[in-house]
Amino acid sequence: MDLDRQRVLRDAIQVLIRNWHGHATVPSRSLYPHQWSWDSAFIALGLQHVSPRRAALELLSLFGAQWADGRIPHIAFNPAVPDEAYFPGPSFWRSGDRAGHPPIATSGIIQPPVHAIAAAAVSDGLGADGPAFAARAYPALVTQNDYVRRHRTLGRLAALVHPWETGLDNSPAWDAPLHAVPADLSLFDTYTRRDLHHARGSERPTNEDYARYIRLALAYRDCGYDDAIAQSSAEFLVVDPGFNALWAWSELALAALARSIERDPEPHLAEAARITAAMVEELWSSERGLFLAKDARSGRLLPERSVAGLVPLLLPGLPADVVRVLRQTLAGDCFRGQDGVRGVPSFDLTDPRYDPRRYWRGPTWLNTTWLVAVGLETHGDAQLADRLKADIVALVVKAGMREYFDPRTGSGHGTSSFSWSAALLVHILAGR
Ligand code: 2M8
Repeated sequence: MDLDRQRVLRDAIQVLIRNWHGHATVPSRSLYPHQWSWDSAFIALGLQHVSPRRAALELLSLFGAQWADGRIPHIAFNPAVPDEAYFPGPSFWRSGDRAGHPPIATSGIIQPPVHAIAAAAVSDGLGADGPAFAARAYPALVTQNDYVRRHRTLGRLAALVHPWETGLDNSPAWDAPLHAVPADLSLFDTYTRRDLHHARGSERPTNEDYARYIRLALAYRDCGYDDAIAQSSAEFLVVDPGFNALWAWSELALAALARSIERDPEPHLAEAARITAAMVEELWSSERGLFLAKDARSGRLLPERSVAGLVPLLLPGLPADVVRVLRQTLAGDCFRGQDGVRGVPSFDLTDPRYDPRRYWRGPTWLNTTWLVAVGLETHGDAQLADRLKADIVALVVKAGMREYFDPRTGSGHGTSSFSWSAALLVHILAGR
C-alpha cells in the first residue's frame, strides 16, 4: 500500500474511533450527533475490518430502536446528547407518545434498508460467532422489510412520505413534488435550524425547503405515524428507485443470511425478483436512460436524472438491455462523460439545477458511488467499478473524510470527519 493510502487508512480508522459513542457511531460529532439508520449500515461495512464485534454492535444497537410495527427509524437519539444539539430532536418527533415505541427516543420516518447487506457481510467476518449474530439480526431485518411491504407499498413498490426517507434529501428530483408543499417560514418562530451552526448555508437546503421538511414531518407525527392516514392525506408521496432497489437488494442479502442459519431463502429471492420486475415495469425510462422516481400523488414519473436512478444496477435480475443502457448513461455526459469527473455525481451535470457543492444537488457522495461500483461488479464491469473505487480513494487522499465532494475539482464540502466516508474508504482499501 502506498504512503497516501496508509495515511488515509489511519485517518479513517481514527474518525471511526472518535465518532464511536459506546455502542454506535455518529455520522459526525457536530452536524449529526446521534445514530442514523442507513449511515450505520455503511459504517458497519467499514467497521468490520477494524473490529467485527463493534460492527455487529453498531447494527444490533440500531435494531434496539426498532418499533413494534417493524420500522427502523431514521434516527436513534442518544439520551446523553441535549435535545437542542440537533433539529428535529426527540422533543419534536415524540416517539414515546406512540404505542409500541422502543426504549429510547427515535424519529418516526425511515431510510433506505441497506442493513441486511451490512449484516450479511458482518456475519461472514465474525467467523464462528457469525451464525449467532445472524440469528439475532435476521428477525429484525425480516420485520424491517415486512413493515415496508405491509405499510409502505402503493401497488407493488414502496412510497415515501418525506424527502429525508430517500436519503438523498435535497435532490432536485424532489423539487416539483416538494414545491407543491407550502413553505411556512413562520415555523422558524417555533423551530431553529441547527445544521447552519455546523455547515455553510450555501451547502445546505434553503430555508423554504427546510420549512417544507418541517411541515411534512409534523403532519406525519400528528397523524400518529399511521401510514394509512399518512398515505391518504400526504402532501408529498414519492416512489424512489434508490430506496426500492436497496429494498430488493436487501432481500437478496436476507436470502444469504437465511441460508447461514438454515432458514428458507426462497421467499426472499422471490421478493427480490418481484420488486425488480415492478421497478422495470413502473420506473424504467428508456428515453431518459435510467430509472426515474414517481410522484405517487399524480402518478407521473419525475424526469430528473439522479444517481438514485443508477443504483438499481445492484440488482442481478435486471434485463440485459436495461443494464446496457444504464451503463451508457453512467458513462455519458450526465454523469461520468465529462473530463475530470470523479466518482458518480449525485445529480445530472447537464441540468441547470446541478450544483456541485450543495448537498445532494450534484456533489459526489461516497456511499452512492460505492453502490454504483458494486452494481457494475454485479454485471461484470470490474474495470469501471475499480475506477470508481480509485476515485473514492483519490477524493479522500486529496480532501479528507468530507461528507461530499465537488465532482470536478475534488474539493471537500459539508461536514468533516464524516463516518460513512471513512468507513467506505476502509472497506475499499480492504479490497471490497
Ligand atoms: C442527511 O440528512 C439529515 C436528515 O436525515 C440532515 O440533513 O439533517 C442526509 O445526507 C442523509 O442521507 C444522512 O443519513 C444524514 C446523516 O448523515 O444526513
